[in-house]
Amino acid sequence: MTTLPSTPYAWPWNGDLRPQNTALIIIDMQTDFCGEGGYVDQMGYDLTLTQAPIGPIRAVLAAMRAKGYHILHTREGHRPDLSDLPPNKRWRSRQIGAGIGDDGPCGKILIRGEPGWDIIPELYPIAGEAIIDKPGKGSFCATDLELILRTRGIDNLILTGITTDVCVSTTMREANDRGFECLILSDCCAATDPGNHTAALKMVTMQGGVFGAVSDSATLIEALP
Ligand code: C5J
Repeated sequence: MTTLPSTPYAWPWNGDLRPQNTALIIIDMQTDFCGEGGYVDQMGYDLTLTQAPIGPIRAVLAAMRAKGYHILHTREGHRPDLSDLPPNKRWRSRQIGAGIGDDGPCGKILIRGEPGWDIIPELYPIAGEAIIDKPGKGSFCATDLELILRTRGIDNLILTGITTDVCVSTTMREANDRGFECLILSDCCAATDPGNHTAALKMVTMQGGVFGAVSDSATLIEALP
């Protein structure tokens, strides 16, 4: 029986925490979300917020790679022909001056294959780590993520990445509804608004852990079996 100190309960619920049944998911650590000239920068948000988790994620990634845990990465982005980009999503992004599919300093915004869309070098996947390309906010919608997790016998998900209130939160809710046991690491996530980050984490802890539990990178690295 192994658990990690977390809020509001010691995670995972059943104490079955092993490299074989547990995965780290790093969500959307792409230039478009944390790099100069990317989508978040074009929208005018403070990049230091979405860059803050890079260091803590690097530390967790190194620890979990060393211990043989499953590692998966996601990227939000659309096909170059925009056939998977809902017109309302494009319209809304244009309202804030960062039209998805439009030209930006890092290439076409949030388009697969463009420089801004790829994962930042500091956290780039290595051989054997699956990359899930997703057209939406949730990582399960229109992807093979669930098939990969089930095939590998993964029950426990440790969620990190950006942004806490959008893609990380949506993925955590999708995973929780599918029966996966979820942990979110507070310093390994960030939002474009600090209040939203705090609120998204608090929401997890309601109702005895309505979506799972919350911990942080130092606690995980110290206690990880
Ligand atoms: C957003 C994301 N915020 N990765 N995407 O549009 O959270």
